[in-house]
Amino acid sequence: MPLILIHSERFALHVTPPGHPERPERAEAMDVVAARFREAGGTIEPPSPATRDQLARVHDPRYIDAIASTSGRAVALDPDTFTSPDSYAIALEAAGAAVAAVEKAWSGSDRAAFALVRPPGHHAERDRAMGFCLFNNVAVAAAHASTLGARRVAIIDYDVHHGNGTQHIFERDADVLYISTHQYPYYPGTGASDEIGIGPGAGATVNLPLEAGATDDDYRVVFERVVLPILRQFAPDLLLVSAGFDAHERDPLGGMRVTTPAFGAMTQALRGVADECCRGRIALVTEGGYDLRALAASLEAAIQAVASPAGAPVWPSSGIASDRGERSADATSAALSGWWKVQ
Ligand code: SP5
Ligand code: ZN
Repeated sequence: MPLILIHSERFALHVTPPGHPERPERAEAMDVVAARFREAGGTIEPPSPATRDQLARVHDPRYIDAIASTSGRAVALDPDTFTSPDSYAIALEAAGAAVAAVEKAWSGSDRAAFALVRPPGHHAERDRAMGFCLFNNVAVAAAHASTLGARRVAIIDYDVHHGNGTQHIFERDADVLYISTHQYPYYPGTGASDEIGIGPGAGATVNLPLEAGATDDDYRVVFERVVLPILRQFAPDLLLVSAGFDAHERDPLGGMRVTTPAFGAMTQALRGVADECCRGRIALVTEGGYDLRALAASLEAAIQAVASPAGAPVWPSSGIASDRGERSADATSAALSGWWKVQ
């Protein structure tokens, strides 16, 4: 299998309050998926903690100190985001796992790596915890890739929520393309189609807001009309994926209707672009996904899509007209017509 997993059973040591959706059991669901991967002959490596320098590429040093000072304590960082005594150490390992995935994708013989982590990262801003996220794992990964010699890095984020932190960290950077599909209007409120990047980064932020109820067909439409064409034109040296599974039809937080096989199809399509553009270099990092069965099954579908021989994605069909997808693709195409050839 040309895929390596980065995983640690320590991720369950980040403990959230009773009833919180981002609960330690999510790590146990990931443990089960990792155990199956190992039994099938797959390779799994444990992460090292991210270093202060690696974090400081995307986070304010004072913010890193503030999170470090929660070590040994349970603290509310925002209305949704909590620490427990080990959270700082575990958040360092989550960011370190994203770094390790990039190292493997960039210079390993495998060229594909998947970091199964919690806490998630994409809501974390340069200087603020948000939305269950402490450090922005995928942003740390993208910044690390640049130091390895990747000139252009693409991040595609299919979590049901907009990755406000990732967008803001890179919105002035033309060399880091951020593409997000997300429910809208919804938490965290950002991610309108006219948010396209700022200054020299204009055109390198691509938002595909989707109305609640979007199906597999809607996701197929925005992938085929916008995500994949822009990725091919950008031609990244490395593809990163913020792999959240909370757009799943069973997810208790998201309002979308995506099925397990569609997570396979989306991931297969992205892996195809990585094969075309960057010699298969792809690193995936988990984000949300709050129904444990849906999370485990979708994660497995995504892993299979990267681990299996290349092939065209097989999109399941809901049988429901894909108007939400067409409307999203229309708005985003219009906003980005000056930067990309999209229809
Ligand atoms: C990584 C990820 O999927 N994060 C999801 C965060 C969703 N947060 C929903 C918050 C809803 C509004 N909270 C207001 C505070 C009241 N407790
Ligand atoms: Zn989410």
